[in-house]
Amino acid sequence: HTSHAIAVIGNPNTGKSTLFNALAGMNAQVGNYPGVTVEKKVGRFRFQGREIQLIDLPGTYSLSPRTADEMVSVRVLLGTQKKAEPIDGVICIVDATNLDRNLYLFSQILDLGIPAILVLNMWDEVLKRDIAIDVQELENRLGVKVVPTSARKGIGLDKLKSEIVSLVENCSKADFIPPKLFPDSFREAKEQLQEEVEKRTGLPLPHFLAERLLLDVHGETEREVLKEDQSLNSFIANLRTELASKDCPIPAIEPRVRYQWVKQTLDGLVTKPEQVLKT
Ligand code: GDP
Ligand code: K
Repeated sequence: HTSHAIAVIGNPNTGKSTLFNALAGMNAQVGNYPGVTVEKKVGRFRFQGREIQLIDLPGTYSLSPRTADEMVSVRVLLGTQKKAEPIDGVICIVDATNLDRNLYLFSQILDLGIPAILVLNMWDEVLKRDIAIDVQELENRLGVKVVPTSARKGIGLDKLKSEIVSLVENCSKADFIPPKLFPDSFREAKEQLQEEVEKRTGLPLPHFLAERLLLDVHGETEREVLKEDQSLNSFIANLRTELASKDCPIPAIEPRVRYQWVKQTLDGLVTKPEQVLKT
């Protein structure tokens, strides 16, 4: 198709709105998703002969999804949201001066298994504060493109547009396999749940939703999977009990493995000047 859609997500205060406006703000349309008071903002830009639609998602710390905002975000990203165009990929905006906090959300984005770009915004602050970030090595470790930007100063925007065009032209979901974050016991339980749901409903249960269900941090969409099915509910409860006995407490395991992953991913990649002074 001629037009491609890219979702834009990020923690609050990462400069997501500023970036959205810098990329596509002139033609933005604002509306609502049906049935909820979640703002729907869509903008577009043309670059290298391609038309890209940007779908701005509400700022969020995680995709748990307990709030209406997070539920809409998860649905847009999974392609199940009403009145939302199917997306071809997602860009995740982070505050580059706060990577250790901001990468939590990105680890969940990776679990969605959709084409993604990580945007290191506030790059002007990184330079100003003499923070050193090994962007190339971060790309290697994440397996995604990492683009430094300053939305406020207009730095890196053409590079980002160009990477978005490459993403829609060259990437498919098959290129974005979720990292192995959870212990084997959890992954096995998750696969059992996916098989069980598919057996009962005839529909595949996406990896991310299966995780949400097993962790018991899910919204209406996933509750629909459960409906009134008591035996499926007890099937899941049994899986959780088994996991808890294997040192995999629900839902505490999620922040545990994600923060561990963030720590490993950033290990040795970020040097702040005060750390240099200390040594
Ligand atoms: P959002 O909550 O993620 O949408 O963030 P906003 O776009 O509202 O920006 C939050 C604040 O960060 C505002 O004061 C912006 O002017 C500022 N900001 C946005 N982008 C940048 C940037 O690249 N560098 C710097 N230094 N500030 C920025
Ligand atoms: K509405």
